[in-house]
Amino acid sequence: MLLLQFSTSHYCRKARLGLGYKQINYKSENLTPGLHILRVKPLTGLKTLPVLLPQVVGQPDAIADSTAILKFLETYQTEPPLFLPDHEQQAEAWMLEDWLDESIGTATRFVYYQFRAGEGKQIDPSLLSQTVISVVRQQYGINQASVELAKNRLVTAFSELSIRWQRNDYLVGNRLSVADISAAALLSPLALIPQYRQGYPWLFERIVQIHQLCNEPLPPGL
Ligand SMILES: N[C@@H](CCC(=O)N[C@@H](CS)C(=O)NCC(=O)O)C(=O)O
Repeated sequence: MLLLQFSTSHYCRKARLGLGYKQINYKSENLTPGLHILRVKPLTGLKTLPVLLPQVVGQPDAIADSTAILKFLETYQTEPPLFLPDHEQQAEAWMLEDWLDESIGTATRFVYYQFRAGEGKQIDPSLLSQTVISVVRQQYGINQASVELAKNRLVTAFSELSIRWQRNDYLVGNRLSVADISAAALLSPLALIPQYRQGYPWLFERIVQIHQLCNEPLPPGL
C-alpha cells in the first residue's frame, strides 16, 4: 500500500494511526503542497490528502479522505478491529469522528497556523516554511477573528473529551475506535503551543498513549 501525504498534515497522521493500529505494511510518499494536485486530482477527483493507494488486486485504485481510509482498512483487515461491536456505540463513534474531522481538525489548523506565523515563528523561520504558512492562512481565511472562533470550538472539544477520557480510557465503548484515532491525530499539532501543552496535560498524555497503541512516532512537541 502507498499513502500519499503531506508529512506534517494532521489528517494524514490520522490515516497513519489507522494503518499502524492494524499493523499493515505501507509506504508513504510525501507530496509538495500545490504540486500535489497534479498527482491527486486525476486519481480521486479531489485535491486533498491523505490518499491511500491499496495496490492490491481486487481493491480500489485510490481512496481519498481519512474517514474513507479508516472504513477501507476495517474491511481490508478486520483484526484488530477499529469498529465497536455495539451498533449504537459505533454510530456514536462515527458522530464524534465527523465532528472532530469537520469542525475540530479545522479549528486546530486555524490556531496552529496563527501560532506558527506569530509567536511560534522560530520553530521554522525559513522563507519556504513561512511562505507555506502564509499561503495556508490565505487559502483558509485564517485571521485574528476566525482564530478566536476556532479557539472557542477547541474549548468545547476539550470539555467533551475530558469528560469521556476521564470516565474511561476510550471516547466510546471499551476499546480504541475511530473517535480516539481522530482526536489523537487532529489535536496533535497543539502540542507545539505552550498554552495548550501546559493547560491540558491529560490530553497530550492520551495522544501519546494512542500513538503508542498505533505504533506511530510521536508528533512534534511530544
Ligand atoms: N476531510 C479530509 C480533510 C483533508 C485535508 O483537509 N487535507 C489537507 C491537508 S491537512 C489538504 O490536503 N489540503 C490541500 C488542499 O486543500 O489543496 C480528510 O479527512 O481527509
